Amino acid sequence: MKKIVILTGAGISAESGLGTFRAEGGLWAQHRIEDVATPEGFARNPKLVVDFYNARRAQAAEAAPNAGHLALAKLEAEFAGDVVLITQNVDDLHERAGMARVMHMHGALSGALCAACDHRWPAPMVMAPGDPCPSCEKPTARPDIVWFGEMPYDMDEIFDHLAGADLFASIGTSGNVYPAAGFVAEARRHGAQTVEFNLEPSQVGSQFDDLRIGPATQTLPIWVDEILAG
Ligand code: BJW
Repeated sequence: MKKIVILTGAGISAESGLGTFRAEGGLWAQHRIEDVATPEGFARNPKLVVDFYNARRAQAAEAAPNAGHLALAKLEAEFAGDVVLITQNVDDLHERAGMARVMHMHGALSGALCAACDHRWPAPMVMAPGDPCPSCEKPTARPDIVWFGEMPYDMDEIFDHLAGADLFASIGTSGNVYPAAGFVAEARRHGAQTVEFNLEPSQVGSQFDDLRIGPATQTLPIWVDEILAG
């Protein structure tokens, strides 16, 4: 086996204390999706959206990587082949666990984006509606987050990686949101083995060859040791 492609979702950060989206009491229970995770919601009420992401940025800064994040960083460091990590998460817990290469397909809390000219820069801890873009100077700064209806980042590169994967692992994601929910089908189409890690089978769970049920802090260290043992 030469290439492992991994997709992570909110479940891997749940045991670090960061809320998931669709759980009872999760992030969407407190906010309507269309209010905080769409460009239209941002246009209607930029303060609500900016405050939502300010709070998430503050929570993420307080959180620490858990044994699941650390196991994946160990895999990247010690596996003889290629390990590609794609995350839907906007926190930086993979990086803080020591992962060198992380593709943030839904953006990052650490980034700001100009809605007018697409310029990107590091976000301050607290953004305010109408913050100016440092490049074009318009008052159009927004969090660098991919909302519904927007194109996720790095899609060409991601589909190239999926086409070359020998093993595809999906961790802590509910399989509700596309295109990420379609990655298992794409990897399978190109001949990859597939494994899902979750507390329960996801919406696309039946498409995986293998299902590891349990908290990621427990299942991932065991899996990584199995892979490294060959
Ligand atoms: C544990 C655990 C533990 C808990 N251990 N596990 C109709 C059909 C198909 C598609 C569409 C459609 N209508 C519209 C669309 C497209 C739309 C979409 O998918 N909508 C669906 C709702 C149907 N998608 C888009 O608009 C995307 N863009 C797009 O499609 O562009 C066009 C395109 C075309 C062709 C190719 C490519 C693109 C953009 C999607 C943007 C999503 N943005 C969000 C919010 C922003 C980021 C943020 O604020 O953080 O991203 S939505 C939200 O969901 C967030 C997440 O990244 C994403 C996925 O959630 P995730 O990670 O799966 O979390 P949960 O909470 O759902 O699940 C957690 C899981 O963990 C659960 O299963 C638990 O059991 C598990 N778990 N603890 C292991 N300890």
